[in-house]
Amino acid sequence: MNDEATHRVERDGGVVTVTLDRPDALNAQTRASRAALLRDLRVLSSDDGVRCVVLTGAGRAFSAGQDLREPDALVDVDVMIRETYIPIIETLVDMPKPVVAAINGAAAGAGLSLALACDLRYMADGAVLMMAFSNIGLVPDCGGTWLLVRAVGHARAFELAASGRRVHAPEALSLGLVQRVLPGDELQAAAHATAVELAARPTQALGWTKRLLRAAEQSPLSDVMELEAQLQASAVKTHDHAEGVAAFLEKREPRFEGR
Ligand code: T3D
Repeated sequence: MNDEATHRVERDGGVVTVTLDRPDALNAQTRASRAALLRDLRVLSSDDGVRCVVLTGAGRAFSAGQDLREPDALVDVDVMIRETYIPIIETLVDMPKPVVAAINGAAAGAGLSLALACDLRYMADGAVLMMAFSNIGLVPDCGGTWLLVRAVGHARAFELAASGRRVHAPEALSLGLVQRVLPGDELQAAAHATAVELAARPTQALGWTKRLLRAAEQSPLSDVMELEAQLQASAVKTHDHAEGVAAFLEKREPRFEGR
């Protein structure tokens, strides 16, 4: 799936783990690595057999963001952001199935944006999060502002962006930036176990739930309730709704198929 070998894609039933794999560069992103990642994320998004995705990093970092050693990284930076970073973030946010970030190490700059675009974040106790942009005189990009302000509110988002400081795991947990902190050697198993549980849930309904929650962050109540009604009209027609009701009435566990 990945000619450039800058990430790995591994499948275990309905769970797919995508591992950013430039460990010597702290999984920093290049144009080529982003193009490959985008291509594979789009494949996973449209594959109905994939029911949950885990995003993580190889080695000691999740991702250090833009590779600051990449030649010509700043040439036509707005075009580069539009063509690679933005569609990656949109593909993660819009993916019609859950995405779990397993933050194994530093997530900085655009690397933090990648993690924030996921639905759940599990973090190793030794990892750090960094809105690194201001440290090098840049503004946050790749949805960093939109995602962070929704996670922690304006004042905290501003403080984290303005300081560019390291946020360690206990603080990240207390801020709600991550949902669980685990010992480093337990992180991947915990993220995978959660992914397996999520993959056994009614995937279509979860995808529509993601869409509703994002709409709820930015639309008036009346608009969101109308969208809820429309998506519920689709949900009641699914196999998983029929199965869920049947399982409830028969007092057994449901066997959701994601359709
Ligand atoms: O610029 C554009 O194209 C616009 C788009 C911007 C999007 C962005 O993501 S901007 C933000 C870019 N990222 C950063 O500024 C993060 C810079 N890195 C760090 O702050 C720290 O390295 C980390 C917090 C990620 C990890 O810290 P630590 O103490 O564990 O490691 P270290 O010693 O700082 O780094 C280890 C090596 O990785 C070091 O190289 P060396 O000295 O061993 O040869 C360091 O230079 C290198 N490295 C770290 N981050 C990057 C990097 N090399 C290239 N690009 C990086 N982003």
